[in-house]
Amino acid sequence: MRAIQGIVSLSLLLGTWAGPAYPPRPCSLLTSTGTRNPAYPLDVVDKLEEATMPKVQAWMAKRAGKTNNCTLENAAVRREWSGLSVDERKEYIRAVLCLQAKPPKAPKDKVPGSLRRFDDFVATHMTMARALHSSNNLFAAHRYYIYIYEKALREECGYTGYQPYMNYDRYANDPINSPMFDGSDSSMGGNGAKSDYPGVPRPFPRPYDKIPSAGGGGCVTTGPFKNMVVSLGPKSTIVRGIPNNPRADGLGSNPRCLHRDVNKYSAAGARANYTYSAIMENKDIDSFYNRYLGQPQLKGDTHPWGLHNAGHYIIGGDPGGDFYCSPSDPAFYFHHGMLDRVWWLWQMQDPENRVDKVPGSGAMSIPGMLGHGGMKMKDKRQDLTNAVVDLGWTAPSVKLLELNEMLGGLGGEFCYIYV
Ligand SMILES: *[C@@H]1O[C@H](CO)[C@@H](O)[C@H](O)[C@H]1NC(C)=O
Ligand SMILES: *[C@@H]1O[C@H](CO)[C@@H](O)[C@H](O)[C@H]1NC(C)=O
Ligand SMILES: [Cu+2]
Repeated sequence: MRAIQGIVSLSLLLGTWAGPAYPPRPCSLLTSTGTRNPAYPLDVVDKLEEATMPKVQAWMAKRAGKTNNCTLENAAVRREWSGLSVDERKEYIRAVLCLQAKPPKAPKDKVPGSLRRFDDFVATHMTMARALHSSNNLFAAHRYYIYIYEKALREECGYTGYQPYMNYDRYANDPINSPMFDGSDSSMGGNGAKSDYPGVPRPFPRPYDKIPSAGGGGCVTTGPFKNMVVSLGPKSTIVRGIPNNPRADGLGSNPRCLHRDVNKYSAAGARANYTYSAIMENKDIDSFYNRYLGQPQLKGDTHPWGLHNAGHYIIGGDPGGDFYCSPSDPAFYFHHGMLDRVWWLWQMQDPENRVDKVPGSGAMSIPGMLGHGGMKMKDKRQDLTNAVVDLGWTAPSVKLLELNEMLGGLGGEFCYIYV
């Protein structure tokens, strides 16, 4: 074990970056598939991740073969976008475009606006929004949600890699010119055109009570998603010039371009120091959950939105900044991937005591914010033994408590690691 750890850390530190080809089924941290792009120095959370690996290994060793066969050696590797070679990025993009071209499976009578398979996932997020975002579910249900999306990319569109994530900190200074959003054909699309997008004029704690527009908000005109058709919603976004959905529930067909405000102000609230302190300074699940949502505001915090909101509004506007339809921007999955990574890192600081914990304080109170939606969440600490996560027509219902373990959850179906 110690030898393995040595090799892992060394290759990560040296950043022996994969370069070209993607092996058909990358499974081992001991191969080049687990490396980072040396152009980006490790941030404090990357370093924490490396320092946490011995704990992960000890935890895995203890559980080896008991309930499933997931090991660090056969785990899938979800990498940071910049850690994929350009060809690998293009392979991912091709798979998303494929999902955006396949016919939907959601029932036409219930979701007339789901025009493509990709939209089925958006519709699931919209119709299950309440359940997906209750405090009991937010972490685990989104973990499952990303997993089934990744599965669809692989099984329905032949993608051979895994869902990448976006390490906000790498791009926080200049997200518009990052590999995520620079508009090149290996990016997730460019910024939206200049528009009168007003930013997020919500009642954030003063004096930083709004996330200002970063100058975009109009149609994305560069990169692989410039011709993308967004159909569902909007539902909670108020952006002038976006036609209302023909249905009150937002599930009607409302074809329009992908709008986006790639927002560096929002990104500043999701820098590595925020992530690091959220992980390290919150010992119990409810404190961690509240910090993740930016509550209560830290003294003197200039970007007090919490990781979840700050990450979401990096892709503000329609649909990325819409509580219900946010997954209609394909960058959504990168953001929630990062959040999943952060939850895992929090769990792994003390796996014995943290892996099975579920947030239950329900401190979702700021109205109108993403993940808050003006709803009063009232989950109390309760018996969750039989609680179920239902993702409608995108996946079978599963037990909530089976989703907590990233390396081995769902009877071993979950078996992946972030690098
Ligand atoms: C692990 O894999 C072995 C060999 O394929 C199999 O016999 C065993 O049932 C598996 N164990 C679990 C818990 O899935
Ligand atoms: C993170 O760093 C920024 C810039 O130095 C600072 O303004 C902010 O308060 C820090 N946040 C946390 C949570 O430490
Ligand atoms: Cu969300």
